[in-house]
Amino acid sequence: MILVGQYDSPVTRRVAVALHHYGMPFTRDTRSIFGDAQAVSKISPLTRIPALVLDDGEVLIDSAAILDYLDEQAGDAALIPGAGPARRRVLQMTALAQGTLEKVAAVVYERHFHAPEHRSTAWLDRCLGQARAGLDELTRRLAAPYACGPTLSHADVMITTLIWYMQDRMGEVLSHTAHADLIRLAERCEDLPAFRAAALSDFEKMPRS
Ligand SMILES: N[C@@H](CCC(=O)N[C@@H](CS)C(=O)NCC(=O)O)C(=O)O
Repeated sequence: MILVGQYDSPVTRRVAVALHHYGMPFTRDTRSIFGDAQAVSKISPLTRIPALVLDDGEVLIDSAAILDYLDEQAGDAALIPGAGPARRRVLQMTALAQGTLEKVAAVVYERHFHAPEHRSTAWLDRCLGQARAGLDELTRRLAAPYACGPTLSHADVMITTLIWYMQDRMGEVLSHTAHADLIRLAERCEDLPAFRAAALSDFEKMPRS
């Protein structure tokens, strides 16, 4: 399998963490969606990452859809319960973290692609408010020792890659007091072997505006 995408993309990194956690071998295509957009578009039709190229050439896109496939292969080792309230809880916490990421990314892209005088303050304020609300709600719902209780799940992975992204790119709504539990969880997860194996290389950074 080939994982397409750089690890400064939290949704790409979350697929990489799952692949390492499941012990599934893969290689990487680290061409950039910005610098190498044309090449990436030939693999991933929306020029988005992650994409996963399977051994028979089939290409999967979208982290949730990719993880659905990997979870199926992982069976009982999957980072999500098979059914019932426990599964819904992991899906909802993951959706909250991923939704928060989407709002954070919208702010990053608005600032990257628009000169200050062309940015929409109303849009930025809305996204920042939604991102803050996402972090607040994640904090409120957080269980222990992991996001959804006793075992590591996709929710922990999404929260951890989100926190990394916010600390690196757009930390202004991430509070060291209000969101301390999320930050601590992310720090603990970053120490686990699967997260360490999916550490960023220096070249894997979206160009600064
Ligand atoms: N829902 C998608 C989101 C994918 C996504 O937005 N990826 C970003 C990188 S984090 C991207 O490719 N952005 C470039 C673009 O949208 O043009 C997933 O979970 O895979």
